[in-house]
Amino acid sequence: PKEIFLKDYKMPDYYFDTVDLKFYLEEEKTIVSSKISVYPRIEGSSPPLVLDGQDLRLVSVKLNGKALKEEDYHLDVRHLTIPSPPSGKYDLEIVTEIHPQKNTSLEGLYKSSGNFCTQCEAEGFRKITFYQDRPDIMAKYTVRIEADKSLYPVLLSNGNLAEQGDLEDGRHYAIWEDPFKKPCYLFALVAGQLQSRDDAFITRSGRNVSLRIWTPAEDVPKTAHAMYSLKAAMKWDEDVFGLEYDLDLFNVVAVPDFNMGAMENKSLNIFNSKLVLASPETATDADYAAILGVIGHEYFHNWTGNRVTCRDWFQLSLKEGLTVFRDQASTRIPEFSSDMGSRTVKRIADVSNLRNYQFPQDAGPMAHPVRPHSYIKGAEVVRMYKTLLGSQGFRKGMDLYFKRHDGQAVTCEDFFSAMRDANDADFANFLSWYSQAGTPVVKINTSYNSEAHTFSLKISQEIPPTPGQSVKEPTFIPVAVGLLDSKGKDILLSSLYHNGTLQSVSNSNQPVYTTVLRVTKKEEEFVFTDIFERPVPSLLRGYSAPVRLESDLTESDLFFLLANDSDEFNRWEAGQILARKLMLNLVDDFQHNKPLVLNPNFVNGFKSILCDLSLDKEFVAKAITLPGEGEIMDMMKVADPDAVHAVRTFIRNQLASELRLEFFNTVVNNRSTETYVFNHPNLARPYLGCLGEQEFTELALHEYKSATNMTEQFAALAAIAQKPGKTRDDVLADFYGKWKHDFLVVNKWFALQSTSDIPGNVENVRKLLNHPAFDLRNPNKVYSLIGGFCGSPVNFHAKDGSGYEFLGELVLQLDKLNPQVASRMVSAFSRWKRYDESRQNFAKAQLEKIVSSNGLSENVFEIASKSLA
Ligand code: DPP
Ligand code: ZN
Repeated sequence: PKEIFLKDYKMPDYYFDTVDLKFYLEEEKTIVSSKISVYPRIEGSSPPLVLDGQDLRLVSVKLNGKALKEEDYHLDVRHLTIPSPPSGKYDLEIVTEIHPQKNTSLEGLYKSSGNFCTQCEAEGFRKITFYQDRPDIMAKYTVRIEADKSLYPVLLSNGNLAEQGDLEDGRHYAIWEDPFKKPCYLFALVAGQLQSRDDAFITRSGRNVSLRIWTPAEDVPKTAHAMYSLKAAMKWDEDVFGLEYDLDLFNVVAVPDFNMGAMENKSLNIFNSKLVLASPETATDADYAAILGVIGHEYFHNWTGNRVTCRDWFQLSLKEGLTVFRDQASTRIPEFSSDMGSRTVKRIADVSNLRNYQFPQDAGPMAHPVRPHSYIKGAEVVRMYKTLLGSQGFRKGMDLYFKRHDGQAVTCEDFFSAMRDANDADFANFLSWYSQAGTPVVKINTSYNSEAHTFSLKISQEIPPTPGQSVKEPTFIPVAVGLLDSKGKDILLSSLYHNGTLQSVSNSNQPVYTTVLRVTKKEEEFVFTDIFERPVPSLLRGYSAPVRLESDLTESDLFFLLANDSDEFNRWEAGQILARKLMLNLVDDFQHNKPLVLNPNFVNGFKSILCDLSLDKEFVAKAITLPGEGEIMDMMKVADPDAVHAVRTFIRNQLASELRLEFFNTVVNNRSTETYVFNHPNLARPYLGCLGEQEFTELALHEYKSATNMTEQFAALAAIAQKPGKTRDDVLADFYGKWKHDFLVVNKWFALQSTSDIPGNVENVRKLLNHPAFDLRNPNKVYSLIGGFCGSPVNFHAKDGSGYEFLGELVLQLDKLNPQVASRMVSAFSRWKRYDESRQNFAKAQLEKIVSSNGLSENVFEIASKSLA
């Protein structure tokens, strides 16, 4: 298949006005009848009409009610073409036959646990009927669903229920009408045995919206948190952006088999069950937080994605970057979480996510710009608009964006223009964020002039080459900066020299302690004036741009920031920079067979955070978490998983034993109170597992047995599971016995074992493939067991190649069932060139075996072949 580029975008020759779909759902097959009203974009023109279709059996085609003869159309494996359609407007009626029961790809119409459901983004609609399957085709849909009433009592689609009734032979039907035009990727259908939790939300203009969350009957009690999250999201969008829901009904359906997290289909969101169902006994804090975020995310798409959609899939970040930004912002507000400190904690979590998933990709063969499909970096780009414009300016830009583009399919440039025009802003070379791949490296060198009382920042930027883009232009990087005096207090900023001109730092009467430097060139200098002592700079506050920062801050500067910075994010960051340096130095020692010794300053820094009762507990939990092994490997010339793992384990064990009392007390003092509140911090439990002593095993066992919620129970289980042996085996077996009826909890049990770093774990994972609870057709189980295994540096990257061999086999098996899931798994190989020669050879052999195997899907081929290139 030929790669498609943004520059190849062509406007469609035809538009569709209305679409009438009829579904006849049966056990053997489903018949889909689709009546589309077609009109040419250019009046009077009649080029061939080309429709997309995949895995469809064409039953009939009619044009204005008359059956087309075989010579009047052309059918190939991917298209239905009508070479000479009439000019002007006409109706096209197409009947197809599909087999949802056999559809293991989980794209298009498929069955999950006995119920019918759909997933159409990005190109699943073409597996339902022949259509111009592209987001710039926006039409009004009417959907009639007909099915057996006892097997499928609930029939749902987008929009409003217009009619329903009983038919002969125990069948029934429902007709749904969506008054809003939409692209076909937002179409959805659900039919099955489901029950709903019902609630209502009254919008600020008085619309009474019925809210329904659908699941199998026994799970309805577990939807309370999802409903809370939905109502909170609806309120937030009104308060912050003035955006109201636009229909009288909003449905959410939870299904156990789903390729991704969730999908924002107009008024009928479909969710992976794990992002809807929660109870304190079965879900952890992390699950609660994920549900809050994703329910919000899909709801927010109603405006950013659905009312204003993407012109083509190269614009994906237009809706995803913006919507991720919105869900991040909404879950950072205090109402959602325990206290104020959690604003920073959420930012830390979002930035860690960016570093762990996006930056490695940016540096590998799969590097691509924000456009087309970088969600998390796209969100950072949206965040930079806000940093540059302020909340009010950003809101003005959003208002103009909706005013200009409601009901349209648009591009990232349209968003940029709305932000710029609403504020009359100068965004310099900001647009290059969308087109240049790779993570910019920003270097900052500072100097203090004690005579002139000036403090200078020399800033340079460089974006490393990525496949297909060897030369990069400088981009527009907002660098938020504050300066600390020797007491650790913020210095009042008055003015600075930039490009030889003196600028005032503020333009109002408010005192300014943080200013945003507009860095646009390869090299430039900013000089603060009226600085009366040598300051310690706090750079890139709040992580104001998604870059890698290298600065000349010394170790003592960093310890000073860790203790004093008013910017909490940078306090955490200072600790992380110190930890990264420490870990890299120890890795070097390990590789040279030198004994490992932990710097006592580091232990003391840790201790002071752990014992500082004034700190937010969640913040403490983040601050005592060492950078991940992946992050450290990323900073090495040749990634050495064994050395990094040994060092991280060494530091953890060392900290655990030197601070044993502190950790012990923290665990005991942080047991949750009677009633469960989510976001109760985990703190020190992970460290307990590092201690071999009996006393601590007993404490963990006690925690496990007496836990009243899954967060605590699972944390204790994880601590116990760190050490191979009988206790571990017994407790794992006990946990499975307790929870085998709950597939979401069983997935956690799979993940805990697959990610384990106990030696030779590949064998254990292979055994678990045959466990009765495992099923290769269920994406969540695959992600838990196989995806989890690939996330374990020591076992996946085992020296003998056994981890790679395992993944190679599994990718080929999965590809036959579900190419999307298989392609996600194969991407674990994509950075194989980062490792030593012997590992490279093992990984390469697996990739070569994969690309040369017969009948490989396009999804897997694309990733495997790009990885090899
Ligand atoms: N559009 C979907 C979402 O936003 C893709 N996973 O969740
Ligand atoms: Zn999304």
